[in-house]
Amino acid sequence: MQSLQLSVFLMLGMFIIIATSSPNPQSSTEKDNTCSMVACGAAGANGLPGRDGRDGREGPKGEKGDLGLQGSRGLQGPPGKAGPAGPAGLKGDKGSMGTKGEKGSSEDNGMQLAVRLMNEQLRTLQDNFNKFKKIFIFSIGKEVGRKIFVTNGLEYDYETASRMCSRAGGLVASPKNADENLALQEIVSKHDKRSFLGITDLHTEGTFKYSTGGTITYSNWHSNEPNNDKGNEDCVELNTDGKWNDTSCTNKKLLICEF
Ligand SMILES: *[C@@H]1O[C@H](CO)[C@@H](O)[C@H](O)[C@H]1NC(C)=O
Ligand SMILES: [Ca+2]
Repeated sequence: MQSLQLSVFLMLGMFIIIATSSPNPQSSTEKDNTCSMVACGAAGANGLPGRDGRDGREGPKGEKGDLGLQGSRGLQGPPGKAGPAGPAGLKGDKGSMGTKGEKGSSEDNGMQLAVRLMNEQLRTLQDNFNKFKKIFIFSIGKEVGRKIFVTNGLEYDYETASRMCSRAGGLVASPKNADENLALQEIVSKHDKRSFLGITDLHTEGTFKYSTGGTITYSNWHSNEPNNDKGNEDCVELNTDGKWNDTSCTNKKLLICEF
């Protein structure tokens, strides 16, 4: 230890001598180099500066640098896979009603077909009805204008006859003109039985009225009739000759209703 201190002391002393003797002071580093290359003898004149030294060896690896600046944005990548289904949302409001669609052509065709079928059935029904009416009238009735006279061939007193025709939706036959009277005459002649007419003077003696009210507008009385024989003839009968005669309502006469 002491020898090292001594050598350091000696070298320091030499440095001081060189530094004080130099009229052109230089850096201590150059002086040190010079001193190491030239034998340290007596101080001489300063030489020319030496050539630059060779490059030193590569130094150790430096410390890791700071984080660099953020780079520019990259290009957009391909779309990712679909994510899982989200939770159910709230129920939305009911939408407004849509406009009515146009009627389909098939429905039109169906409707037309149905109407055609119905018309055919109606025509068949009408034909059958007309045929039946002819048979019906041929057997038990007569058609005069828009009126039909019908008999069941049996005899009843006036009150019963009136009730039976009403229940059937008609009235006791009452001719309003010669044609109707003739039609009724044919019925009574056929059955060879006198019939009641829907005409009485029950309300006012001597004034014959229809069962619906109203004084008669047509008559075909037999001569000397009505005579209200025995004061008890308030109903009217039709004879086979087509003539009228007042008679008792309690007699039983052929039932003929009109519809
Ligand atoms: C009218 O009726 C009465 C009573 O039934 C009868 O006696 C008389 O002969 C009838 N007259 C005619 C013309 O038929
Ligand atoms: Ca009479």
